[in-house]
Amino acid sequence: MTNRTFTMIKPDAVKAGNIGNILQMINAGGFRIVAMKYLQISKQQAEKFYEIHAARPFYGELTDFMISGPIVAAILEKDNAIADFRKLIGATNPAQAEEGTIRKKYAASIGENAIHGSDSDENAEIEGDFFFNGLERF
Ligand code: 3AN
Repeated sequence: MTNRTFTMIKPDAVKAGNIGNILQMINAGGFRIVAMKYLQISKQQAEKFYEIHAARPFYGELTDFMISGPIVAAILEKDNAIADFRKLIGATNPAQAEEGTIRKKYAASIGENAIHGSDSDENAEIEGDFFFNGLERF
């Protein structure tokens, strides 16, 4: 599983019409799409997905934001996927994101930051399993 990561194109980027631009950057970065879906999640699902952040002051804001519109969820594959994808998306705060990263181009703020990328192999597996069953992976 070390060559896979999980991503979501968040509601802000979907609303801004940037699904295509972001998928283009993901493809250009050398990632293969293993699974993908377009959906809107419930508050309960968002709270479960982000339960690791339950004690953080931004938990309510984060989960409200993540249910504010549809998202694109995907599992991606590439050698060194976790680290390379986090490099491609850039820093959590877009003000600190490097030139050429997805967040530098498409994110507005630390809360509404366009895209998610798993931070470890373990979380990539948990997060991918949250959204996709075995029949939905190619
Ligand atoms: P990353 O997504 O870069 O791994 P984390 O794990 O620190 O960042 O935070 C998870 C998500 O919580 C971020 N993607 C961001 O949307 C949100 N978040 C992080 N810090 C803040 C903050 N100070 N205010 C609002 N939302 C935040």
